[in-house]
Amino acid sequence: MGLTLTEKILEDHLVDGELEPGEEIGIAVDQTIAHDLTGTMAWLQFEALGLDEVQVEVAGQHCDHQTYQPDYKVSDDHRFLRSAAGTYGAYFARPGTGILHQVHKENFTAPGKTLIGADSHTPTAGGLGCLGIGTGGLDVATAMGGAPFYLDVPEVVNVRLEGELPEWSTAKDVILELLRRFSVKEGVGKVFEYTGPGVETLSAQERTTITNMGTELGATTSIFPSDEQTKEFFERLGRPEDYVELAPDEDAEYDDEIVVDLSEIEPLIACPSMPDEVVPVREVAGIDTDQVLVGSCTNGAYEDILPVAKMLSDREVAKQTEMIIAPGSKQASEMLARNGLTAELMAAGVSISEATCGACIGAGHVPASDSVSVRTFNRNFEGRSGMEDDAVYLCSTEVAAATALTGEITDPRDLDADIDAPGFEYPERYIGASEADIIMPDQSVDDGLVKGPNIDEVPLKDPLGGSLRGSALLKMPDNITTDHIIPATQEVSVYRSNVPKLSEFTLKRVDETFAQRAADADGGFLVAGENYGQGSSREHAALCPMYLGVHGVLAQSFARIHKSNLINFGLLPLTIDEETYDRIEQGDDIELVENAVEAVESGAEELTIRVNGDWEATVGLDANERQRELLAAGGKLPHTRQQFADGVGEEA
Ligand code: MIC
Ligand code: SF4
Repeated sequence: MGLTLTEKILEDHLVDGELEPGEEIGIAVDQTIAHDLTGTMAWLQFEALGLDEVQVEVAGQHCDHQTYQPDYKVSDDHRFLRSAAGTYGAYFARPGTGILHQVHKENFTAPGKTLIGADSHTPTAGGLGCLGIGTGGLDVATAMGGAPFYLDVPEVVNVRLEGELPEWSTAKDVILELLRRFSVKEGVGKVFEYTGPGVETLSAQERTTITNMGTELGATTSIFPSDEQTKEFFERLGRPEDYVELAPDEDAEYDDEIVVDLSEIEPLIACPSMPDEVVPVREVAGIDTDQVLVGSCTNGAYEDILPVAKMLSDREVAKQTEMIIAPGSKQASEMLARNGLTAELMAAGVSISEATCGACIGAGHVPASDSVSVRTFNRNFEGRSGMEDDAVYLCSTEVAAATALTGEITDPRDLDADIDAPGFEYPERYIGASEADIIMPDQSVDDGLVKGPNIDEVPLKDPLGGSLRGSALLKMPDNITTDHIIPATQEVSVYRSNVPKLSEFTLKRVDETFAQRAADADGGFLVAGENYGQGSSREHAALCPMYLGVHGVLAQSFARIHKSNLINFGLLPLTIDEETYDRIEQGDDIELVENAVEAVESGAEELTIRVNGDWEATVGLDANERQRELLAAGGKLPHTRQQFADGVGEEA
């Protein structure tokens, strides 16, 4: 039987387990990335594990989320990250170099490699035939130390592309189309592998937009073959030697198939406040728009901004609308500046920001109250923009430019006939700032780790206790995101390397009183509906509840990365059925009937909870032997440390 491309790369990197459906496998990691919100914890954990040198081929440390350095704490984090990268052997991309996925794509991503990133959009690399997977910082720390990365063998879905995109339809509309058809949890446990005749009609750059936002389907990752289009991209990047041809076998067998006819795709838009609330732009056309933002790791490349520049050339942004462009990398900014486009955009009324995530997480350009913001980003979870009752729409750069021109949401096909569809265009070749801004390991400028006063120790949890009891501290609905649990907005993110302080913000957006109640209670549980913890990879969404004494989460289902983060920090991810969810009330007393340690270690997949000493329900624990060991030890950090102390060696 032939292999899918995903299976080929997994097989090439397999170091533990068998490539069988449902099995957990360990894979060798070639490259890692982290950024300023996840990297501090990852390096503190690297240090706490007593590791002394990066073992992977390429490890990257970026500073992209908090580039405005609004507080000395952030500048201290950046200085610490530079010192950690230099001390342990990673490259360091200075603040302002750009968003990690864009900068890594320009400089290091390569087909056939495995890339493990402390950021949920690491699958961006899949557009170049690289298997990129997002995970928590602790998994990145151990991977940098040479340990395998563990994952459940995913189902591989064949997304067969046919036809060719019509004018004004873009790669962004392809992924929005999938989100229109499916939901934000469709992809859990799956890899979306793109095949079919439509693949060759998409440039490698466009493919990375699709794989980037595959994350919003909940997918483990998404991947395209590496072909002539990829080759051309690597030639333009000036690293032709990194290209290798990669494709699935002709008789590859997939677990499922989705057919997308590119020629039928029209401009689409995700409405507030979920990336899967997708409709054709024409259905919401005419909505007054206060703000238009272009950028992010989805659509911040030079090729994404070029169409905007073409459409706005000799025209003006509508007076009632503000338009901001934040290029995805300094290289993109430099190229736009060198060919005069920055000046043209400025003349059209656009504000040009430095290359940053910024507004994507509410760090800057927070929308006004009761206003509409149209963005080319990938997430519009409620409140993520920094404004609680926000109305954020997600679309292509062409739709964004059309909207900026008219001041209302606009299908670009309805623009004046004299505005031509810009189409896709590559630069002749990429030039740019990255080289000056990336400090390679052998160029390290620090002499050891430099920690500011806000950088705290990594908290450790005690081993699992025998009897687990506590109240249902908070009951939440479906699709709770990590942005609800620990927001990434500026005022919160300055504490990413200070867990005691950060914990005070835990679930504040759901219930202001939660953190204090949890800290005062003697342990307890969180209760949630489906897809708990969707969105980002931020492990702080597990680490902070752990710090507050939460024993575990009772949810109808979990998002992949968050579930592994819960286990990494020793919190039990317990599944409940709808009836149990409906019956449990906030404040109920919940007790695990079995001895927790024995139940976890025995491999029991079903446990019993007693509620208010009155009624009982069965809860599921879907965890393998390795994960159960982590849970029993109080998490991966104490477990791995113990292993080192016992001389067992590195284990993930
Ligand atoms: C996001 O887009 O939500 C983030 C901020 O990039 C996160 C990372 C983090 O919160 O540290 C992600 O996607 O993983
Ligand atoms: Fe940055 Fe937004 Fe991309 Fe996250 S999704 S890496 S915040 S640009």
